[in-house]
Amino acid sequence: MSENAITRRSFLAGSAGVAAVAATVGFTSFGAWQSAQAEEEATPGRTDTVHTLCNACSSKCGYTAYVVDGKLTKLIGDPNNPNSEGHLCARGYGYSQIAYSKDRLTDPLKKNAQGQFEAISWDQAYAEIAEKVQEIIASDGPEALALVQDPRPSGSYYCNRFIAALGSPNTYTHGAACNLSKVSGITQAIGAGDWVSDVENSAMTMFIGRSYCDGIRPSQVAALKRAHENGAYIVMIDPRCSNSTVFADEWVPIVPGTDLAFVLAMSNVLIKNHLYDAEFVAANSVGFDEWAAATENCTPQWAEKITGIPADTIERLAAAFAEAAPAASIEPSWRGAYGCAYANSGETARTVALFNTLLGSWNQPGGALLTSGISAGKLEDPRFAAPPKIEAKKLGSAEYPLASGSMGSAVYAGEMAKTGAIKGMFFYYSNMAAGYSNPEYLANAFANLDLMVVCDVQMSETAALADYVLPETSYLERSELPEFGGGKVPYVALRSQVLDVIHPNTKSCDQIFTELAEACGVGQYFEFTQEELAEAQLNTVGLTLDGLMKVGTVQFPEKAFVYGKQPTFNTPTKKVQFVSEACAKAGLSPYPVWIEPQDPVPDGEFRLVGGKQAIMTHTQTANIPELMNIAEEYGLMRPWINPVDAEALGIKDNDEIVVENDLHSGTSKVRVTERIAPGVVYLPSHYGCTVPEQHTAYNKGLRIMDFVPFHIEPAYGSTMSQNTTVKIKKVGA
Ligand SMILES: Nc1nc2c(c(=O)[nH]1)N[C@H]1C(S)=C(S)[C@@H](COP(=O)(O)OP(=O)(O)OC[C@H]3O[C@@H](n4cnc5c(=O)[nH]c(N)nc54)[C@H](O)[C@@H]3O)O[C@H]1N2
Ligand SMILES: Nc1nc2c(c(=O)[nH]1)N[C@H]1C(S)=C(S)[C@@H](COP(=O)(O)OP(=O)(O)OC[C@H]3O[C@@H](n4cnc5c(=O)[nH]c(N)nc54)[C@H](O)[C@@H]3O)O[C@H]1N2
Ligand code: SF4
Ligand SMILES: [Mo]
Repeated sequence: MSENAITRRSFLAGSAGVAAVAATVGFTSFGAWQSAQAEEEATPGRTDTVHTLCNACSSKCGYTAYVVDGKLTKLIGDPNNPNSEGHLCARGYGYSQIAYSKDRLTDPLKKNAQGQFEAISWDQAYAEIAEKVQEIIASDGPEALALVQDPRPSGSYYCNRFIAALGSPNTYTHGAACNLSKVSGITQAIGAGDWVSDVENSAMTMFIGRSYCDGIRPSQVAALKRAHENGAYIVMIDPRCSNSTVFADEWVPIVPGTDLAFVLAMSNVLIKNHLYDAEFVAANSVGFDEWAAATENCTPQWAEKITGIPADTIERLAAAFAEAAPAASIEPSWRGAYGCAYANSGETARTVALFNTLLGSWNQPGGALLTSGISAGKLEDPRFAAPPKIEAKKLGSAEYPLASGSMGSAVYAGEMAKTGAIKGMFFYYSNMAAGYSNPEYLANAFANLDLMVVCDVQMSETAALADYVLPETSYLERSELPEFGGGKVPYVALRSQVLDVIHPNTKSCDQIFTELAEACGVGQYFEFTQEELAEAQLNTVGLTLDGLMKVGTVQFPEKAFVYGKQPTFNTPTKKVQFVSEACAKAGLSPYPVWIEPQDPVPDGEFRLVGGKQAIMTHTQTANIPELMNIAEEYGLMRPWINPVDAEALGIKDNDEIVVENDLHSGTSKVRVTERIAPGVVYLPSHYGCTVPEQHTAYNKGLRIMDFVPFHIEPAYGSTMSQNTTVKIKKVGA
């Protein structure tokens, strides 16, 4: 075992000691503590508890892990964590089993000349990767290197620092396949990439392609339930009747991709009838008159033809909003309708932010809250100083100028791998080859790379394409840097190591990238341990690592959001921008106007939409047997079609059908249900794994991205994940 591993073991010993104290922290009385002790003594073996963060999705809920004799036995959501509020979702429990998965990667792998993976030592992996990195830098400069990662606390820091230390600006998140257009479009309007809709205190909240009860974060599900109980009027705009509809007053089906027309028409109603907050708009915005003139023709009658929503429904919903305002808003959404889906996604997001401006609901109770977060202060210790500033701009920033700078367009990076502008790519916590655009196209693009390195815990589609695969410990076997979070009450939370390292030759992200940096000759930027950095970061906000480990999450009520405070808009004009110079420069209209989401749908074809299921996350959970069993038992992998379409095609519920287009063809049992609008096929987005090494997930269900062409949203740089159509027929028909 390496010296580092011993350090980590001794760190764990420390954390177990702390954990024993942690068990007492949650109890309110000495009596409760005593009875818990008695219970614990009655349990054979030793129970430790550790506060940590779930890693089954980006919500990173806080929980207490119970470990008996070194084995994880119980997970309880931490009540003081704002994402879990004491509850975990099914994925949180199920995904904890990743630690014990039979399909874990256990050793560094190198692809040999025959295309087979061979286990190699870490030293060999580092030395060979470093040699290739140096070759690429010597021949093409550091800008020919790129990294894609899902932003996790340690991952964001270590991976980005590693690439920056090598001199490349090319770091990308998964945003292009998630919420890049949403964040970037909203930013054009209000100067921030998001807001928090105060759902539970609202008189009316509308969700456009966002389902709290499918794309789960436990605290949001609870807030929606409270909103419903409080009598808020909740409206779901969705081609699919999602599970959130149980807490809604109205489900309004819409033609996929046409939400922009719908919001333009609701804006038209407010403006035409002087139902908007004219005082707020006059004092806080620029360009309103130009936009108002441009939306004159965007009448409900016009929008009905595009969206399929009756004109009087649009009139009624707009009027209801005006009545409920300012305790009303359109929820910012996340991915579903305009995170990255269509040619008009960024502009839809921009328009939604402008609509909330018409309601005058910024920072109002029940409205749209511009909350802030907390972040680590400047670190004085020179060891933590940033690598030298890089002059070169991130690849894609000129081509997609509206794409949020911190996210960037990972799909454009894929394109640059194809053209040869990028020669070496690193992937941390990313299954780009299965989820960010057309998998076949991306596989071809990555085949062009001189170096492809993937760090994962199992053999993913992306890892399968790599030259080197680096096995990470699972999230339960490592500690990470603190997570600094925002919301109504800012917080800091910590992922702490729960289990001893199970596979001795796996390492944690901080170790891997520190050692890789040393091998690449940039070790001087990594002369600290993760614990030292965590301590330094925490000290800047008045916390200590030991202290945070004892409680898992600390909230900062003194920095809590205050209702009614004048919103600040961090746009170039410091106002809400109904017109945006940056949009005009990027080739769009200065104010949002209708843009077709996609090419017209040929006769007999269907629009394809995806969506989350409560028990699965992206591509990362389908290989967990406990979760896959649920999917199989309840037929969750089936695409949904409307009975009208089914009848026309002679298809019955549970028939085997073919879903196909020019790119791909696959078969599946079908679910025929009124819960999907006619003309639309819904495909759950977690299935269709193509890697045999994932013994549970392999070859089960269809993979939505196989049906999506490789293309990029103009100006915003997203993957246009729903810009496609499919045909369906009964097998044998
Ligand atoms: N269970 C689960 N929860 C998750 C995740 C997960 O993978 N699984 N991932 C987390 C992450 S990273 C994200 S980004 C969020 C995503 O959270 P959401 O954005 O809520 O997720 P989706 O299910 O993709 O989309 C929501 C809804 O949009 C609808 N929709 C699709 N196309 C359109 C359209 O054109 N117009 C309209 N109006 N609606 C449309 C779908 O039918 C679906 O019901 O979930 C987070 N939580
Ligand atoms: N087909 C499909 N594509 C999608 C989505 C979808 O639901 N289905 N969702 C979209 C959305 S909303 C988003 S946010 C993105 C998300 O895109 P990604 O962030 O790429 O998420 P995943 O597809 O889950 O892939 C995560 C990879 O990280 C690996 N992993 C898990 N735990 C660890 C760990 O501890 N360490 C390391 N190093 N690796 C780990 C998993 O095994 C998996 O291969 O995908 C988008 N694309
Ligand atoms: S929402 Fe579920 S999967 Fe996501 S972090 Fe929380 S418990 Fe884990
Ligand atoms: Mo996402």
